[in-house]
Amino acid sequence: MKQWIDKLRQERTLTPEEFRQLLTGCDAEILRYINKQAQEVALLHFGNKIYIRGLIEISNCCRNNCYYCGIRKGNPNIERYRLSRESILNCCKQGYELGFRTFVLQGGEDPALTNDQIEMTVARIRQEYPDCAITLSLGEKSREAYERFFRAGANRYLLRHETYNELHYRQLHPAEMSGKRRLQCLADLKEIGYQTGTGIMVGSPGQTVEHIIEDLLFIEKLRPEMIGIGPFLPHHDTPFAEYPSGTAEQTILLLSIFRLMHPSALIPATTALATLIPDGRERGILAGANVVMPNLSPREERRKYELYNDKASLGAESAEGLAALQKQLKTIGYEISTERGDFKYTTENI
Ligand code: MET
Repeated sequence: MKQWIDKLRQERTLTPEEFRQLLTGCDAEILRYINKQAQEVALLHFGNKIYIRGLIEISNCCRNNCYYCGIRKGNPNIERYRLSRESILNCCKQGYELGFRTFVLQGGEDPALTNDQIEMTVARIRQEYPDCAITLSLGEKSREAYERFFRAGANRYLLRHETYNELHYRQLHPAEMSGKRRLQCLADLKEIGYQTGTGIMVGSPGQTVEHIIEDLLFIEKLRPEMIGIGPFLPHHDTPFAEYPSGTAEQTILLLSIFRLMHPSALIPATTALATLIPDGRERGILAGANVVMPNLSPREERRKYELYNDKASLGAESAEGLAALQKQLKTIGYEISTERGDFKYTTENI
């Protein structure tokens, strides 16, 4: 098994069969080995610095009904909210003072939030914070909308494809949603010039090793600048309420595989991993992650943006908990970087 890991580090890819062996035959010792290799690669690229992104959850209203998601349209048991532009700008102000130089605006696909409004909000942030990166994570939009947001000053876009396999996509989403459309959005974002992020849930209902191999090969082809990998976690008010969570082991195995395949990619230690196990953030970093995304949303709204059960948003997962985060990182030999942390294009990775 170790020979596949050494080959992966050297050549940055494996055959589907070798991936299958790695994904099915990884015991605790092999996991430690690949985590170590991936951590080394991350250290070579980023040193012991961890980039921080302030996550602003701008709306929990959504027209979609994804079976796994707590803010799906079909959940009548949550209080819906939408932040005003002033409130979003206020989050940015607080974030800026704390040292954040990237703001991530994430939300459901809120029909009441028009493209004009989003464009205007981006333009205002761009005007007030010329030295900051603006990341959007607002789901599927038209190419034209993506272009407008980009021209208004957005730099990055996060849109996890969740699963590449069409049949599996249908198991996670209602019939009116389309995996193809999501992939088209990713192609559009890349072409427009966004630093583009994609990724998957690990251990989602119906996911097989074959599906994961398809995801690895798709991401290899797309060459996204950012890769988000978190465990599936159930939410009590969804059709998937009774399904088991993905495991931390499989999540950090995949995190390490992605780091070895994409040495310069920006890869977060996700909030979902930190929610699943108490030392999730540290384990993610020690497996090759180099980004964390503390919550910068207004305190009153955080509990309403519950994508899955017990989603962490306080302590080291929060913007106001940066000191706690810094302390945690120090215990594993890392520290926060207050740089923007853009993807660095080279002849190797373009
Ligand atoms: N709705 C967006 C998406 O599907 C943002 C993340 S889900 C809360 O990508």
